[in-house]
Amino acid sequence: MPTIVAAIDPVTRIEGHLKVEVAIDTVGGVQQVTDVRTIGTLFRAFERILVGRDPRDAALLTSRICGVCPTSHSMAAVLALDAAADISPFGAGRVLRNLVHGACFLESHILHFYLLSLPDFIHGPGMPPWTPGFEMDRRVDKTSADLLLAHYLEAIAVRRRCHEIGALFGGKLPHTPGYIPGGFTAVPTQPNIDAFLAGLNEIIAFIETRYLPDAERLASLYSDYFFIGRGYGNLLSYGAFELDNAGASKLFQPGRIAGGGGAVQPFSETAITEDVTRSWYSNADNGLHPSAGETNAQYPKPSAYSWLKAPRYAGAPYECGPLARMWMNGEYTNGVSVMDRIRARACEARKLALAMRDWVGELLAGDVTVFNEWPVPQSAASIGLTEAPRGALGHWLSIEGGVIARYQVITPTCWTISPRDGEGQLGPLEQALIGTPVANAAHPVEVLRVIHSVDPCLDCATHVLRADEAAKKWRAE
Ligand code: NFE
Repeated sequence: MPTIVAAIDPVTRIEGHLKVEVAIDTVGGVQQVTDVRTIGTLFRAFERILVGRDPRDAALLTSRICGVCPTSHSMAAVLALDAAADISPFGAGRVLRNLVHGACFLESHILHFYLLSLPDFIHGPGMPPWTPGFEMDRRVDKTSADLLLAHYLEAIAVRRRCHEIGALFGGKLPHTPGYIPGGFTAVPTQPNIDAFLAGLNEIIAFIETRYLPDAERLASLYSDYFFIGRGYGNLLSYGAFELDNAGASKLFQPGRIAGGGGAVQPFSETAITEDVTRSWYSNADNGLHPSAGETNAQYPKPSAYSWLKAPRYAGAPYECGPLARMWMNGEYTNGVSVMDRIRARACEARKLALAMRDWVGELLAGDVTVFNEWPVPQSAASIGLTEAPRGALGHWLSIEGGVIARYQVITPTCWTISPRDGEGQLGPLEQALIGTPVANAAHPVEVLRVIHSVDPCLDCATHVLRADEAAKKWRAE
């Protein structure tokens, strides 16, 4: 049988624009994916926007990279800025950063399960966003499907609740102005503390009575997906949610695992490089550490096929996200697959929400120790590493003459959805798709399930640049 080439373009129910091309062949009697290209179709230019700016703008501007993980970018930026001036946040400032960041995590995880991923498995009413869609195997009976749909609708309200509690301290969400170098802008009040706790308790109840059981129900109905979408099994986490002001202890542990098993190994950011061999960037900038990274577009470019660069750790592709984090914490080690990613994300939501309940209990009404003075350094080079809902997020900063001289961002989606590199190694999602069985090549829903399991966000990974004129404007001349 001849190879069937299918393109899903754009992949819907994600942030941003992703195209996935697959070759489908019959191997050993099973029709399956035999080749893949994941293609980020937008150019990223935030690094260029930041050059020449006051460093204090970094948290506000990088927040705009994405509406789903804005606090993650603000957090990475202020961690880099803290380090640039060798200043740690005060106790309450650290806790407030974590609470608002946590609220966005919970919002994103609930969004992923109910609104982005679930429609790959159950049929909804015959109306958008449920139609048009791929035909699929129906394994959920009508009673269960109706229940899941009811929870889908509840999830929309609970997502709003997550943003509401984050906005109590952040002022607004997304894109809070609360994150500043040295701490946070809000002073907790008793009404805000009480309202945060009340909202968080509602969210915890939803996670425990809806999200976790629904994820388990899906996993039991689609248990074959514990054997689909594995990929390399290379998992990476930078760690996040500082439990002390020096950042020595974290709720989510940093580390890495190679090949889907064995002991957690230490991680060092010095081993990170960005390969651009198959990306639309100048080969002169290939293989650089992000502290020396460049963002020089080259389009068209022979053999390149994505606007995403290909981050590598000691030359190897790594997947990041909730499964990687739960694995580093030793709290989910069942495997690496579509269903493991879905289950680990739900476990993580509960762990984080319960930790947030402890943290809000640490706040004292009227505590003004929320920030340290942060003098703008004339010259510095620093790094802000944290975790976004989708995984490891790093901002590399250098300041010269009191302004930003260089800025590089590596997002989780760049790690997981990266294209091939100069060694010919596939990106993590590309590798995870190889071997995916496809029942009906005209409706490759199995491919979509693997893609959605890693929760891609191409907004974070690539950004629109309009014509030459815009490139000049954004350089802060
Ligand atoms: Ni646009 Fe993001 C997260 C970041 S993904 S959602 O999570 O950083 O690359």
